[in-house]
Amino acid sequence: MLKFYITTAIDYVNASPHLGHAYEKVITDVVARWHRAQGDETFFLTGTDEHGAKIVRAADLAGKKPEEFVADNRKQFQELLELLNISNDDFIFTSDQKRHWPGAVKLWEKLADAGDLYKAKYEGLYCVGHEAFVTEKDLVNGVCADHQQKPEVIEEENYFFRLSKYAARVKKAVESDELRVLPESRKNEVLAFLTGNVEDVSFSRPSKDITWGVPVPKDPEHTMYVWAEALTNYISALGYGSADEARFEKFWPADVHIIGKDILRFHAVYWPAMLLATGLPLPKTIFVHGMILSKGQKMSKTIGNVINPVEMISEFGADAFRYFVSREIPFGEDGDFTRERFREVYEGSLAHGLGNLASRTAAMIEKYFSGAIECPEEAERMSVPTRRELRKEVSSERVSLSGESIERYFTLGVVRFFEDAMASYKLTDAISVLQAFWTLLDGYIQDYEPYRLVKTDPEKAKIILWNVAWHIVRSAVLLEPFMPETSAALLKLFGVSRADAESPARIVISKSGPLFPSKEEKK
Ligand code: ME8
Repeated sequence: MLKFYITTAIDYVNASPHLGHAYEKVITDVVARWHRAQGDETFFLTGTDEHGAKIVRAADLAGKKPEEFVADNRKQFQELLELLNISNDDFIFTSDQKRHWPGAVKLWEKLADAGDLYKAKYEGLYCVGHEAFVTEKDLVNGVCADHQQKPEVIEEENYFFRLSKYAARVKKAVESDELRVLPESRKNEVLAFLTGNVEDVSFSRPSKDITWGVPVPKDPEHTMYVWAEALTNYISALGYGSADEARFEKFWPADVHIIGKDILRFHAVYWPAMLLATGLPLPKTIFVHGMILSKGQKMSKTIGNVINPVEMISEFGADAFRYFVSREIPFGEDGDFTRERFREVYEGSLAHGLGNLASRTAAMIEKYFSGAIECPEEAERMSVPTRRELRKEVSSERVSLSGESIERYFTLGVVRFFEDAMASYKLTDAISVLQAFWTLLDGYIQDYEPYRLVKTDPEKAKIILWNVAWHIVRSAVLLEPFMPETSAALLKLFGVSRADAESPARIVISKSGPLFPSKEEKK
């Protein structure tokens, strides 16, 4: 059995979770569920990043102690995971002194032992929004373009990490795909950075300024820089630095870290350098997703285009949200999220598309065949071919299946394409092929009109309905990573278990409400 270790970034808890956080959890969950379905021993980690200046300030503003503030906010992130049906196996938070700190301390000590930490005076700029040291060239009109904040001028003694010493080795690892950075454009971005002059980085802050964090071992005058310890969550959660490192031994290195493009450098440069310095294996892949925008702009409170994920999920359900972000935000690129488009997709592709296809098919089986049909002979099933092609933009050019039976269409076209897409992190393509297949099934019904045919050739009408219903069931199995609840509801509607989906003996309709109810239907 293969092991598969997958992580999300850990979210800052300075404010409530936003759409970007929800997005990253969903796509990571899709990949994790897919690997579980393939039989891989999967470990899926997520969590929260709870140290740093940004959080201390937010706590101050809220009039709370940091520990109280982070605990309250963490709850909201955990509730979001529940609401989204995220199948994480673990949750780590960095203020956890029992689980996270020993790993952070151990890694720090290893860096120190390797001679890769040294004390020096730091003079420069710090952007609290980024929790990062910035330079003049990162600023526009003297302020950080991302946070519209003036960076702070800092002059202090810090520990520095010899990043410069590892730049060439990290570059080689990225170039050779020993550390795969996907998509290609992000790999190029990392390589461009590593080709320039890579400087050492400050890895601590004076504890007189920042007490909220992990103290530097043997030097409590200093607190670890938030990124220096946050990255360690990927191994501290596995028990690195604890009395029992069995899980770490088993699951490390990560098969994939899923992160957003704004934190690429930390993951594809700092983190591998830290691992190289301590002699630990590098993660195998870093998949970098894009940003969710609203009407082409970054979501921000000032612009007033912020969408609360909890509100959307409560109104439309987790699966509709999961479908929307997988299908509408091209994986690896920025994408737009608006309420209008969401409603359009919900009503179009989901309620009128998949929902309608399933309920019409079930209703015809109920009406014409008392709700139950037996599996026809293979020759019969094959005798009613589809007259349509899968929509071009998603159909694989390798297979031309015009005039094929639905089941050959499904195995040779849909399944193959879907599996290839999932294996290469093309989630948007994978869900799109299912969508195209449902459209094809709709067309199959339109072409053969089983509701008319039932009067003249009921046997043929039954075969057609079997082919459609069975293939809704088969596609529901593939759909599970994307829409777990809908997948289960479809199997239930047609009375087929997951284990039997490839060769059910019969289909028996069970009554149910609409899969994607309208506002009125919900009432
Ligand atoms: O960066 N669209 O935390 P974070 C899509 N604590 N993804 C977005 C997004 C958007 N609009 N905004 C943010 C941190 N993200 C650190 C990570 S990991 C050791 C430490 C993504 O709460 C972002 O790219 O600012 C990141 O992957 C994740 O959400 C958490 O962002």
